[in-house]
Amino acid sequence: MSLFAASSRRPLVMGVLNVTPDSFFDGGRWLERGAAIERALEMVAEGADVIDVGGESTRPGAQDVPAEEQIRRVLPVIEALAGRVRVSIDTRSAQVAAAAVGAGATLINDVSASLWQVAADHGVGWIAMHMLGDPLTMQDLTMQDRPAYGDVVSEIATFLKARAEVAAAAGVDEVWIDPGIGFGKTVEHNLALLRGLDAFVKLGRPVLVGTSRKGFLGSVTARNGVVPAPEDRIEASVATAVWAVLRGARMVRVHDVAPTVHAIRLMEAPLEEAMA
Ligand code: HH2
Repeated sequence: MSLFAASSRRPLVMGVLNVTPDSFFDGGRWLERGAAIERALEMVAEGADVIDVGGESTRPGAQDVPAEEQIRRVLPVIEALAGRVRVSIDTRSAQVAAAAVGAGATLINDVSASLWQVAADHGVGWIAMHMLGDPLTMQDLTMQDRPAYGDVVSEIATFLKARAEVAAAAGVDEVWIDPGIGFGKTVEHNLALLRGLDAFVKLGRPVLVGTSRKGFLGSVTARNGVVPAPEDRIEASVATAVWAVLRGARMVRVHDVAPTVHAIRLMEAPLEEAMA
């Protein structure tokens, strides 16, 4: 019996490739086409199943990037990768999503959970992620604008269930759902979502989770008031990715493909034996 009880299939690993100057962790590293392609192929060699190409940072406080500029950044990279690995396009723009699909992307990673019609029109997959507000304001933790939910798990599950149903009715065959860790959530909200992943898995759609290097991991692992920088959050990233797949996530979105793949494989072997 597979350890990954919700599915007989191995969990997938999505490697992050931000072709941006300002992403919170890898911003500026892959702006040049050659470097981006090389990094993507490195992640494929490390075991990535999907490469998630983005031309706009959605970190807290980020400004919108015009569609033309996103397209200029991502298209040459997608064209070079398509056919060699599955490519997803990380965007909130219908124009960018359509251009990326034209260049060979087969999955739209949509942090706005609003682009299902583009996916339906082009016959590609769609990831619906939950975000409260928009990147510019979502993590405004002043008292009046603090992200607030009644029951964070059930509210977000209800939202994603409805979006997934609308997308399926519009003709999207492959619909993923993602609770949107860090997108308009406090540390406590993020932890509650990780604890409550089961509620998302139960909806019957494949679940994607992205914790990689995010701020809440810094808060949770802070010592003596010192919050580790994104560069120092690798163990926490791998640990939470493993947690997510054990709780039934079918894909994890990560910056560090090799250690994540290793951790998932290592954990699978002894536990499968114990369950045999
Ligand atoms: N997180 C980020 C971006 N896209 N997509 C999904 N589906 N789920 C996520 O959790 C998610 C996402 C933020 O991470 P990153 O791309 O590394 O940073 P930035 O937004 O600064 O480019």
